[in-house]
Amino acid sequence: MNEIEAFDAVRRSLKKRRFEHTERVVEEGEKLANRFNVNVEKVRLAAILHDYAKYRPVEEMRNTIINAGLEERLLDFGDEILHAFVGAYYLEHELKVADRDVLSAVKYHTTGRANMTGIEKVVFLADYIEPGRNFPGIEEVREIAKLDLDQACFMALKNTIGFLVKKGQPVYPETFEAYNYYSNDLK
Ligand code: DGI
Ligand code: FE
Ligand code: FE
Ligand code: FE
Repeated sequence: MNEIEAFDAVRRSLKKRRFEHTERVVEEGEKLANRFNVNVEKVRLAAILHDYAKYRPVEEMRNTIINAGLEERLLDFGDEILHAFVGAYYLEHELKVADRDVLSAVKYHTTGRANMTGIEKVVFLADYIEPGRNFPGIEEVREIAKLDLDQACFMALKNTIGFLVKKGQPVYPETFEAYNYYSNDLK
């Protein structure tokens, strides 16, 4: 899968607004990858593909989790996390993406996880801070992202968990594990 093929696939799968978000994640991801010495080609490909499943019907994604034998607890933490995990599965099986580094960056782009690879961190963060985003506290994350990749991921995780808790929504355990990991000297 090259970039042209990847862009074609997501142009067909995404609405215009989401495709434009994707283009900004690619740009932001490239900047972060250069800044923190992460593989730019892999980051760009993962960023192009990261929201591939965003508009799949929720019922289809839930069925895929069950039928493909993905972790069933994914069903218990809100529909927003499904497109990341199911997206990685669809990319592997529908588009025959074989690069594990790219697939894992897509898989963890929404929740994060403890001990992320550089590619995972960059895609996770680029999705959070791309210039079209406007979350409370985002400017501070953008500033730290100029200096410290782990600290910026920590702040994004902290803000996301705070947002979910305020709304009374469940938090996927790996998001907490990521938060704990990057809050400590575990890294
Ligand atoms: O797909 P995007 O909109 O570009 O961004 P995303 O994939 O980061 O999804 C963001 C949404 O996912 C947002 O509504 C918060 C939600 N989210 C992130 N982590 C968790 C989560 N939702 C739950 N329930 N649990 C999580 O750990
Ligand atoms: Fe997403
Ligand atoms: Fe995100
Ligand atoms: Fe996204």
